[in-house]
Amino acid sequence: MAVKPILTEPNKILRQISKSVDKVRTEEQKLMNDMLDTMYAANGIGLAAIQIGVPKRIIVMDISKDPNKKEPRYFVNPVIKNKDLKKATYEEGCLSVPNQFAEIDRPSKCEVEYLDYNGKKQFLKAEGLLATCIQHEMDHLEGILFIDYLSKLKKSMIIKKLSKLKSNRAIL
Ligand code: GNR
Ligand code: NI
Repeated sequence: MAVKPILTEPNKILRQISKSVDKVRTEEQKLMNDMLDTMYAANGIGLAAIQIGVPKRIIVMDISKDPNKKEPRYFVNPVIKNKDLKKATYEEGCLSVPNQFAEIDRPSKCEVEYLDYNGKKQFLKAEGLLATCIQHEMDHLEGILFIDYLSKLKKSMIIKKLSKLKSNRAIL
């Protein structure tokens, strides 16, 4: 159980393509525990392993509204089997793009095949925030951030702002 530092843009590590997990072992379960601690500590609803610098295809998520009722979800090697043609728009944020938000269109529903915390094969039909969040997290596994869907201008303004924040932090 440990809260890890979350990498923020711009950082090349976030652009890596994460590798499949051959088997869910104790090592991966420990990683999932740390990811969940890190996600809760940062008040996020999802986290991909690469956000704490580990290039494995692992995601944790908890979209429950009540902080007293934890509903953690674990996804190892998730694959999207089906996407709805209909799109839904959500105001997205990302723990790796701090304090920046933008409306992003994504398929409103999707079906995902994955391994759970115990390495058991699972199938999930997702819609609403769950569908949006899974797709946001699966983008992380490919090195994609939500700002990549914005215009070049909007994206470059956000990256500029975040770079400045980083250089200020280096001075202080
Ligand atoms: O905490 C998060 N909130 C969120 C809101 C709308 C769409 C996606 C997300 S995921 C984000 C946490 C995060 O960065 N996961 O990678
Ligand atoms: Ni994110």
